[in-house]
Amino acid sequence: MIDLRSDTVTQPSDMMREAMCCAPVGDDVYGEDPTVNRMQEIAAALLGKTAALYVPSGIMANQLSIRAQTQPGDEVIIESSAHIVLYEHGAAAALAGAQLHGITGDRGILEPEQVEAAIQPKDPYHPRTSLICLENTHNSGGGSIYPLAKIERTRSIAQAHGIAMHLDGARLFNAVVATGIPAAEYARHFDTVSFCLSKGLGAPVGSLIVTNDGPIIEQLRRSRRMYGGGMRQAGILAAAGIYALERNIPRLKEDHDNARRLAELLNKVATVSVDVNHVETNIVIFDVVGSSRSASEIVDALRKHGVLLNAVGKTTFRAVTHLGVDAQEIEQAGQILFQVLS
Ligand code: TLP
Repeated sequence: MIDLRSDTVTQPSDMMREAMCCAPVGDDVYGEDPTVNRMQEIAAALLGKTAALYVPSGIMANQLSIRAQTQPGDEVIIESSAHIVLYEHGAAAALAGAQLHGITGDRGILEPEQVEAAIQPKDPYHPRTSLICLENTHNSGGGSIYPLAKIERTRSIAQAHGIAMHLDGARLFNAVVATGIPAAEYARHFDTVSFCLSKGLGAPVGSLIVTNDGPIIEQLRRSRRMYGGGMRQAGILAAAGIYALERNIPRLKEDHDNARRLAELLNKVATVSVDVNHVETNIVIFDVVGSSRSASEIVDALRKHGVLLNAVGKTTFRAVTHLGVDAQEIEQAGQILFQVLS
């Protein structure tokens, strides 16, 4: 099977597993796991912050960050197709009591002026806007990279209004590798940044939230435990995270090259509509036009021929490249897609 459903399907390599089995561990709820502590230090340094917190998933990282920077009834400005809006089961409302104020962007990217226009007036009638969340790279936007200049302008608007900023950087390192902009340069403009170890970086479990020492990290730690995310000898998992951070970042370029090649191959299929130039990182979103088959019938037909991918709409599909699929398998996937979709 050539599995292009997501970069979450990556398997830990033999060397990563070796690093895991000999990791020194301790009880992380007491702050005593040396491997978790080391990973948090590495992550904070890499993103130019002073503190980091290891959590079990990307959703928990986002939700703790929202919880720490809002009060019940507050508004969070966010792009309407963000992961936090579409795929987190309404957690911001359910767990933090926050109201998401969605604005439609261009492939997930908001103009700073759109954000500014969405800030609620400070009067007795409106909810308080207390947080702006951006996503980089943007999943539903097709792995689009948030331009740094737009982040900078959004940050100055937020600062002028006393509003905090969170980055869902589940795939931040894809943006870093594609642009050459250091992670810390992106992170500088946010109060909290989350990123995933268990996507393209290839670790089996976990995400990190980075921020600066102070009340937010204290709140994040307390809420992590409240949400059931305090782990004990988590160093076994953190060892994989350290391995991923030290070894697996530069190789993301291969995933980007493979995604672009896949888009070029898809572009040769008459029934497929895809914009090759929109493939900036490891996600390819494409449409199958004029087919009599439903999206799920197409997914099933591809599965029978050895390719797994997800439908993300009635005629729209997503293919994600990652370390489990090499350039040769991309060529094979291209042939199968041509056969099944033609
Ligand atoms: N994304 C998953 C699915 O949930 C859609 C995927 O296959 O792409 N932020 C972003 C931008 C994400 O893409 C994801 C996962 C998360 C957060 C959540 O991460 P996990 O699954 O670790 O909670």
